[in-house]
Amino acid sequence: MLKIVKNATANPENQAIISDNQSYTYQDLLNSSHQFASLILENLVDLNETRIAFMVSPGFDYVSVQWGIWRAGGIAVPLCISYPLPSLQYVIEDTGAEIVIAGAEYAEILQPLAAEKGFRFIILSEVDKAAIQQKKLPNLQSSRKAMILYTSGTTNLPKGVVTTHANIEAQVSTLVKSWQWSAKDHILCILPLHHVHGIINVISCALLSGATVEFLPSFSAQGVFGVFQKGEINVFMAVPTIYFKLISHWESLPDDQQKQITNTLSKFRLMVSGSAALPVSVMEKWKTISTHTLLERYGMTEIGMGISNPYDAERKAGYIGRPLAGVKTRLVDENNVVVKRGQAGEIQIKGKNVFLEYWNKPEATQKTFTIDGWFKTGDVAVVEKGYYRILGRDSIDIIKSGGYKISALEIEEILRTHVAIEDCSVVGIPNEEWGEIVAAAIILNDQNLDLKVLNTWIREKMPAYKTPRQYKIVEELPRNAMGKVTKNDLKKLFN
Ligand code: MLC
Ligand code: AMP
Repeated sequence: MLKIVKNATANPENQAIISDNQSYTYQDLLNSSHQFASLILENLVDLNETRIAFMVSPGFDYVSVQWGIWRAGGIAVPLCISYPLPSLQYVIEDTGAEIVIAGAEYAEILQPLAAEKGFRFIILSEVDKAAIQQKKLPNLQSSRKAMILYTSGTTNLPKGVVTTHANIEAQVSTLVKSWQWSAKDHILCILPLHHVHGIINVISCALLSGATVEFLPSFSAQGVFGVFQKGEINVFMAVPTIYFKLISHWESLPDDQQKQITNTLSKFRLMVSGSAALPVSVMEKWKTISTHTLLERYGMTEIGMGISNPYDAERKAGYIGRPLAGVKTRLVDENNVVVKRGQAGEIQIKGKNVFLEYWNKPEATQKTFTIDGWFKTGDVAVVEKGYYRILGRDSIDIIKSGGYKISALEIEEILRTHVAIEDCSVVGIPNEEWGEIVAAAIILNDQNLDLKVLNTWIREKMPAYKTPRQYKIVEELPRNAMGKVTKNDLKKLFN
């Protein structure tokens, strides 16, 4: 039996989830996920790694569906709930999903695709639960594939990262131990649930520990502080942009409300930041507001978390910390030779936490591992007094904005399909709130282009978080002798 399910059976009466003002126990979760597993199994005894895509809002139903897919032997493919149709279609087609599950609010966007593709389409609100016959569930080896999450990289289209149950268990167990999770914990989840930060660090760690996860359907600083003020949450995890937004909101409040919030936050057990570099200024301001030194950690879709500041020793501002238990790390130079102490190099990772493969992309998988099996992260770091410090990425084409990884090449490809655009180049430019924002330089052909219209056009094609926030119309793009766009020069055009 999967460890997370087994642990749930040990804590049946504990409160597992609070969503939509309702409270659910672990027994509720076991019952509901068993029922859902029975529904998708139909006449089969095991889904045998069938891909099942699901577009469900964060909350009890999301977890029931995720566990149901796992318990039936399927591979869970969570869809981003803010994706426009082309991005949804890409994931569904790329994974070859045979079943697609939709929360009622997403039925309309997926319906045309269901009609065209003919996959089994299940709308949660239309399921007749009473008619489902509870089935015996398969016994799963932990080497089985469990999940595919999409991540952008240095290729123009996102790749599906396949993790096994053993990978997920390793990723979750090391965090539960290192950050001292217990059944007494109560965490607020405001992160999207198509990425590891929300799925692994927040919900899976909590549920493996017998703790409670409370969901807010979407992020707002006021909403987050509102839930905090109830006095039950004691663990919080977010990307730096969210801390930035919470700080701005707190600063806008009157004195007495600020004090109340500080008083509430000071009682938390743990507050974590990650997915992007935490600016020292944000860490310091948050400390004055909350009394907490944020625990910064480093991770990636392919590895879960790899490096973390310690729970009960010094947390250093500007550093991502030390390798987590069970995770092997090394720094190498461009020839893949381990660097001398104190020198910078690419972070490479080995361990049970490391993913299995990119879905249907054997070449990309092979390229991302060294011949001796180390995963190449593409992040460059240095170790100082035992603590890792990130210096940057080895590809300028990877942008991190609001904690999301974005490929400059993917946006360029889409922009180039616009009739009025002759050529373009996309870069990330530093921004205090978002980490980086996406900026596009475009060369127009002889047509007039209204940037507002362009913006609406691109938002129909890709998620809002990937779309350019600044445009510059240029006569030509800076290029080197080989004709390649020099993006560092391009960055200087934006401020
Ligand atoms: C949105 N906006 C942006 C933007 N995204 N502006 C600049 N850059 C961006 N990236 C603008 C919108 O256009 C809108 O403005 C306004 O911000 C509010 O938009 P929204 O979509 O409602 O944003 P909000 O809900 O506030 O979202 C911000 C956020 C979200 C920080 C909560 O981006 C988020 O949840 N990020 C977390 C992503 C994450 O989980 N990453 C982990 C990946 S895993 P207007 O003017 O149009 O109203 C990983 C591994 C690891 O990285 O280590 O964890
Ligand atoms: P993703 O592919 O979305 O999982 O993003 C992983 C990337 O996020 C890593 O390769 C890093 O570049 C970045 N990242 C995660 N945590 C941190 C951190 N604490 N500091 C700097 N970058 C980070």
